Amino acid sequence: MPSSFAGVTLDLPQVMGIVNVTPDSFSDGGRYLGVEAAIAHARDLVAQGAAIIDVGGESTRPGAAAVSPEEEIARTVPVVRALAEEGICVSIDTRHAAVMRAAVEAGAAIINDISALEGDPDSLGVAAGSGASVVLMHMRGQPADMQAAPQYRDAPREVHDYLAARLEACLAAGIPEEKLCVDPGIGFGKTVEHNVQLLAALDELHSLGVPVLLGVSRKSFIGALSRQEPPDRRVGGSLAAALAGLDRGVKILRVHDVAETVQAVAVWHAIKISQSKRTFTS
Ligand code: 7PJ
Repeated sequence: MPSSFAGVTLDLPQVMGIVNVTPDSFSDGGRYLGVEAAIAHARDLVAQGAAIIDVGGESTRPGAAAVSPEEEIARTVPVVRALAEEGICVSIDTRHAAVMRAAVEAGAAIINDISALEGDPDSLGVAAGSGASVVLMHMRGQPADMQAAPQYRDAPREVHDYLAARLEACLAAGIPEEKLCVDPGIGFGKTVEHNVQLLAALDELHSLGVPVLLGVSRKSFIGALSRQEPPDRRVGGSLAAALAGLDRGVKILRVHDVAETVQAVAVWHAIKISQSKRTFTS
């Protein structure tokens, strides 16, 4: 298993901070409108301990207005360029090959695609030619309809097998294994029960041989399992799910609440290190 991804060490779990450059992002409520605000927010997340900043310009919330790739580029590329120039490891969250190309040219080190490079026929080739690292995420259906009635025989098994096939496609296209990472896609075409099953079985993804990234931050399954809290009041559940992920070998956490998550990771990691040093004698 590689001990780094896109130049970021994975000797301990790392936090990827979410920066949405969209007017309708469900969690940020449009607070970080505009390029300057997004850059300022990203700098803040880095100061809080984020190792990677994930920049997105398209909301994938069901019912969100469609954004053209041109609009996505106009929103994200200035943010990517400014952050990359400051030496920040930047990820571009997109399903569009044109956006991937423009973002990597502007300095993005990682392509984070919720469609695992299947959403656009040019994505696999652009990603391979770009030299960037890639996050392959599992999604069942498309954002507009994915929550209709998702069905699985065995969700963890099917997600594993899909990601294995996408890894094969990437390797065949010439992307080196050390540039690949997988993500079960919590909330993307899954019921609450499927999400919980996937979280419980995250360790099964390690046989794929690449780092696992997990995105649970403020997602709706948390409210569904608890008291229907709105997104900005789901930090407790987000941390609980993140820590369950760390216990199952997750290496990167994609989150909104960076300071809280960095603190949780530090405490979890200290316990883990102590455990590895201890030998119990009776
Ligand atoms: C994810 C993502 C995720 C990866 C979004 C949200 C919805 N990329 N992009 N994994 N989620 N890799 O943040 O709630 O879970 S957008």
